[in-house]
Amino acid sequence: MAHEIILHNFATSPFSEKVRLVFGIKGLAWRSVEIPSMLPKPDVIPLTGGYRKTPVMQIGGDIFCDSQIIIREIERRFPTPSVLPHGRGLPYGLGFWTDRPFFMASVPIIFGEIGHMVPEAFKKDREAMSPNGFSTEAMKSAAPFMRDQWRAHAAFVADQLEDGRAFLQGEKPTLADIQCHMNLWFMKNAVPQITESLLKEFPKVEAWFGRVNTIGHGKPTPMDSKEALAIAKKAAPEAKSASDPFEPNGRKPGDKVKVFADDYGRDAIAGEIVFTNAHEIAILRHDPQVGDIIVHFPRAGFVVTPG
Ligand SMILES: N[C@@H](CCC(=O)N[C@@H](CS)C(=O)NCC(=O)O)C(=O)O
Repeated sequence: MAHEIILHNFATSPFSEKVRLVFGIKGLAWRSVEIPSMLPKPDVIPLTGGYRKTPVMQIGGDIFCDSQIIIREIERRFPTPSVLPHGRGLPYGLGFWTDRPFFMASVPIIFGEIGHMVPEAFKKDREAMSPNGFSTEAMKSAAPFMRDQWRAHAAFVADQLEDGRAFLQGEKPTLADIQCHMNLWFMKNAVPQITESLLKEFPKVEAWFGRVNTIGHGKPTPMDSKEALAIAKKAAPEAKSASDPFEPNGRKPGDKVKVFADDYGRDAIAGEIVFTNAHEIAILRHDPQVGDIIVHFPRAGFVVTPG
């Protein structure tokens, strides 16, 4: 029997919301493990080898870190209906805009506003994972300028909808909608009044946002984190070794490497290469708790060093 899809996520996580909407478009059944939004994450780290961000997807003994590679793997395993009906490349590239500059405009607007209500432990956690720190005071000062930026990002979406189309690439939702929806969803949940005022000039964005929300999340059922660990322990990872003649640094299966994100949450994960290609690197690691595990990362946005 094929292994179930397990998403390690938490309800308010915007990057998890992307993946949940992909499940929605595809009508997939999946298991939802609720994970903490800050360290410690004792039932996540044995799976990832140190990657601490959210979400993480597990299929048996294969672990997928970062929404980019998670969505790519879901599309590979469950191609119909596709979230990329108009070409398979650029909607992923769009994620680099939504996940980085658009997201980095949203964060100070949100935490500049609600920073005083956020627990100290959360601030310390984010401080430790962010190269530029996490000062709610600094974010408060930056917020006015970030609102200007945020408005411009929202206007990119508004302009695309100007001709009256229902979704960004036409009459059906695609990954482009899911990418662009994320920051609006994040802002609307955290600071609804500010978001409403920023979107007032873009009624078509409001209407589109409502349509994307109706996609839903497919069919989730909860799973306990210990059950997910037991599944990983029992399962043999499925990824197969393959060489990559175009690997720019000549890395090959069996090489020991470290992989880490190049933005924030840069903890390095060590393992042996199973395969690489332009989009993905899969590394094998042995964990005392769950045995052999293959951890998959995107290439774009990640650094691979000899390890
Ligand atoms: N590039 C990552 C970013 C993920 C991310 O930043 N997630 C936030 C929560 S939505 C996070 O990890 N926060 C810290 C945590 O959950 O421990 C992705 O696309 O999955």
